[in-house]
Amino acid sequence: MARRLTCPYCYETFAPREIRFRCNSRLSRTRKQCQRRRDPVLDERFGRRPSHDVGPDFAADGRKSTAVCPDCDGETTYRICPVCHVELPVQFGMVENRLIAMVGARSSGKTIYMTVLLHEMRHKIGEAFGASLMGLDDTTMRRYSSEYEDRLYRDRQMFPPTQTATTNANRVEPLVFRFGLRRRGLFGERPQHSVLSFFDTAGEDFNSRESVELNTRYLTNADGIILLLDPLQMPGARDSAAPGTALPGEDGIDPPINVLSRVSGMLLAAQGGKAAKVDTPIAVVFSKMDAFWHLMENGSPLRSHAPALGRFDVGDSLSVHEEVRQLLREWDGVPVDQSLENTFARYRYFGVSALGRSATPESRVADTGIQPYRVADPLLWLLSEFGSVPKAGRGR
Ligand SMILES: Nc1nc2c(ncn2[C@@H]2O[C@H](COP(=O)(O)OP(=O)(O)OP(=O)(O)O)[C@@H](O)[C@H]2O)c(=O)[nH]1
Ligand SMILES: [Mg+2]
Ligand SMILES: [Zn+2]
Ligand SMILES: [Zn+2]
Repeated sequence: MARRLTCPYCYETFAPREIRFRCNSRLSRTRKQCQRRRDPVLDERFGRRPSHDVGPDFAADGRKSTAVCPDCDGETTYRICPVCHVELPVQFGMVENRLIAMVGARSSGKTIYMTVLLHEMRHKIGEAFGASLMGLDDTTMRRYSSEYEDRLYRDRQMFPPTQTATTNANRVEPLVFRFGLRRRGLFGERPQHSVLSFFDTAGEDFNSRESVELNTRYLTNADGIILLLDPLQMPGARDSAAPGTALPGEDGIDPPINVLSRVSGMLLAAQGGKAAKVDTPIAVVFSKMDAFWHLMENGSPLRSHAPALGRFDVGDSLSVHEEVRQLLREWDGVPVDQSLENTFARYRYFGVSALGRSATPESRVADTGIQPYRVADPLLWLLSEFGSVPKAGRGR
């Protein structure tokens, strides 16, 4: 079968030659010029937001990086997704393209985690790894700062529940970044790039089977999954949370095992029952660990930061993995463990705290500020599984 590509914006797949082009509507060599106009496909996708006028789109050999517009004879380098018509990244199809879906129950902390994770990747982690993370398109850059970063870091506010894919009429828009890493090779240092697409789902969508299916495309076409599980939503853990922890409301609470079984059921069904286990690596991340630090010994790996080696530390990650598995036993989470073991060929446990402290009763960041713990570990593990980040130490 020919190689298929997945659009980082709509997660639909297509063959490289199906990529379309968009005329740049500049004055061409033959003194012709295409008018900018509305693109109904883009309008439909970004319905509520006024999308601007763009050059006409046309079909040509999508395996090439340029094409000549049949109307004005102008040469264009704008390649667009044949399904959603969003402009594809430069070098799309040539550099690695990694799509990461983030799933979890309502209020498990996905939006906050994603915001803090990306912030950390752009600052501290980026520095340690010699890596950079840049918004790939104007919308991502604008949205990441105005809808995510400013709200949490500048205004110090929590987020309203993320909108469901249902009311949004499939207009879920991932944030798309270019991740660059300097890697030392035979011929000296050279940068290696991959496209990372983050898709923050609404917890509401994992409450029932029908709504999970809406997210099927995002999950089945993802290269890696970050599953956020909230210990505060596990009966065995909730009672031992530090006093003063803001607890998620109890009505409509969905125990993590239910979310996990719906996600696994869906992924297995999508494989058509062919393989025994799902091959997509899944990082199983326990959020809000700050609520449980008082129960942990001082030497616990969950209380410290991962060593800043500039590589993914396998040994450190495995000790966290075991520690979390141990906690899970105490939290009546044995079914979670069994379900993962039976469904996924590659899974790893993580324990993180995005805020480092519970939010205030007014849903604001605590006065001590945002002090994240181990937020980057799950992403670095996935990147190391993809071969985009080097591993250090022995083990898998
Ligand atoms: N103690 C603690 N609480 C957290 C942390 N991260 C998130 N929370 C709490 O969890 C609440 C929900 O976080 P969100 O990120 O909005 O949750 P979500 O999973 O995106 O929720 P939906 O969009 O409804 O699916 C926040 O308002 C915080 O009160 C953390 O690191 N520590
Ligand atoms: Mg959310
Ligand atoms: Zn043209
Ligand atoms: Zn697309």
